[in-house]
Amino acid sequence: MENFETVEVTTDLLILGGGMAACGAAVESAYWAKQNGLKVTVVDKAAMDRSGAVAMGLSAINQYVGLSEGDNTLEDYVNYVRNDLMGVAREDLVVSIARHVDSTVHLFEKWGLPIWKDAEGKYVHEGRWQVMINGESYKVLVAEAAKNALKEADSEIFERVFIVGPLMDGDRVAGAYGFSVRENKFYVFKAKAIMTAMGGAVHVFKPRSTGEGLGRAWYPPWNSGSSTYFTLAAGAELTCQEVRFIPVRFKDGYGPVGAWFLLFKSRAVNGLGESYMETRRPELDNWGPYGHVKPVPANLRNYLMLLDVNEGKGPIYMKTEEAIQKLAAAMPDPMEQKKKLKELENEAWEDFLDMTISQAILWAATNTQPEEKPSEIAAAEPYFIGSHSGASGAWVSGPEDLQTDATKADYFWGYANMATTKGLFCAGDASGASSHKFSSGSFTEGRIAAKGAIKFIVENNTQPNVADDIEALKTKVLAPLALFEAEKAKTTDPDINPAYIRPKMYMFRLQKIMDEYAGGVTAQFATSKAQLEKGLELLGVLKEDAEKLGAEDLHELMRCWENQHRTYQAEAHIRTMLFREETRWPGYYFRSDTPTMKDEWYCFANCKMDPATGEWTMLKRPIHKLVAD
Ligand code: SFD
Ligand code: AMP
Repeated sequence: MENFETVEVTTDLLILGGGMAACGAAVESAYWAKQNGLKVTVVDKAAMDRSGAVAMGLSAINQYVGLSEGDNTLEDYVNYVRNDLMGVAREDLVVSIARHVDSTVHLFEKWGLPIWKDAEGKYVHEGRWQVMINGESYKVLVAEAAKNALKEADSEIFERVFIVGPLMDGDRVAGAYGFSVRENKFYVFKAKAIMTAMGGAVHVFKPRSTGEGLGRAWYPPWNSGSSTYFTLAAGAELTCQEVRFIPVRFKDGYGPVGAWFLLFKSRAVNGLGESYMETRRPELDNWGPYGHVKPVPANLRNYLMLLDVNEGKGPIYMKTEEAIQKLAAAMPDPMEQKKKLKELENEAWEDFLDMTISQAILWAATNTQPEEKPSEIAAAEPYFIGSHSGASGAWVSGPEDLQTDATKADYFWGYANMATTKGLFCAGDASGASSHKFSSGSFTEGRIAAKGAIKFIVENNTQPNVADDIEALKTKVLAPLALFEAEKAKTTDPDINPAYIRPKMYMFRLQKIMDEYAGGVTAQFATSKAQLEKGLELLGVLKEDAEKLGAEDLHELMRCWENQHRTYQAEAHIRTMLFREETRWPGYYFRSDTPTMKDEWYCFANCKMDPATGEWTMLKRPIHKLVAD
């Protein structure tokens, strides 16, 4: 303790995270902060150049509406998102992002991101909403723009500082505390408004990759539920915590499927060569209007596949060789066909090399030539990512101009993207019910939230008092280091000790509970009231043991707090699945005791936790449509 310096930083706007949403917030807030003489501070647990989900790069920008090209309307996008989420979407938030996202993509291009173009100079689309990029350095480029913008304003960036939780002044957020993962420093940030953009969560559920593959997941292992914990601990309401995301991915390397399904028009078949999207089509009749929309919602696509898997009809194969040969064969002469084949092979490898390098390594390691043999695909373990085809995140205010008389009381409380806690703003994976924003939409939402936050600061321009006991927080945060040091001599094996639990062991316990009781891979994504209640009981015991987490060094200290954050994400998830007494997203999870979709659950399921008592409240919130079907 005495070796740890306390560093205090006072600022106006505090941006937590350095990913896509945070970079958008940095670019936007730098502009407004400069005009208003305000200071902006960014804190990232990692190095912004390669932090967050886009660390390895991406091969497509998944949200581009094409408004100025006249390709689509905002109404089209709302319909797409609403249908994909089985009716559950905050349409004001979806429009708020969609109307600005194209300008973000144009900025990325201006900053140097190579977007594929056709012979006429138009963007090459992967599907209706996605554009192809050479995106290995996507994040480096976006971070550079954010840093350049911040240089123009009064700003500071702290990298490798892990944020643990919020500081409060009554019902207003007043700052954040955390620690350096490289130096013996405990940080106290005091701010007038906070933008939370610390991503979603992975490794809450047991991953398919175990043993030598542990750590490999689709979602980046360093996003560990910090946004969820931070917003809950600040007393804010969360939404859609049951709407996990289960991506279908190339098996074991988690390579993306979008380019195969949309760009290469590939089919997926079971071990008998049957296409589940055809043979299982009648099942779609059971899921209301959403069974008959185009495209079939992501969770229903998963579900049709899982029905085959559960009947022992796997493995499931992506017919890469068939798709490539078919596209090449469509060329007019043999020379063109040969050229096309080479081009497609290159694109197939680049798709992985741009964003999931390990899948390309796995292809190489298993002698897989995509033009010659198919590859297995599988449903991954569940993740929490409000920006993709899941929806979990904070319940935030929409923009005023998009409200109607019907929506205003439910969806608007003063500042765009402010959570229900005063001064706390959320974007990207941290904000919920506005799915399908992806990298471009998350950056855009960061811009919107930051502009809202600056407006809040200008209109509430006082430095809140920090009511928390800083010394007590410091002791709590560093306790795992002290415990390990005091008790380590009790056993010869540092992993096994009666006095402490190491973070990895703790994580395994959390993952086992979630996997078996909350509908993970082992449970074939099925659960029930009885299972969830048992899971909650075991989670309660695990939470007691969290006080006994031990850390050998700063890195492990970070692991301890990551797992604390994951635990709250897990609890929010179980409680919300328990609350929603229906099955609305089969293919994401199936409640075997309430196996159908019900009209009375056409609503948002929200939750909040009293930070003082730890007591949870569950709430239903209405869905208002802004756009006709
Ligand atoms: O196709 C703390 N995504 C894709 N989006 C696209 O547009 N195109 C694609 O091709 C995409 N593909 C994809 C995608 C995601 C992943 C994981 C893969 C592939 C493998 C989605 C986007 O990546 C996603 O929508 C955005 O990145 C979301 O932005 P944001 O800002 O909400 O999250 P982030 O970028 O992960 O950043 C999080 C930041 O928080 C930091 N952090 N900092 C301080 N203290 C703590 N306690 C913290 N905890 C976390 C992180 O370091 C990071 O800076 S496709 O396959 O879907
Ligand atoms: P993915 O690689 O699965 O993340 O997909 C990239 C984008 O394509 C996302 O916008 C997905 O929602 C979309 N997508 C993926 N597969 C399909 C499919 N079979 N039909 C329609 N859209 C898809």
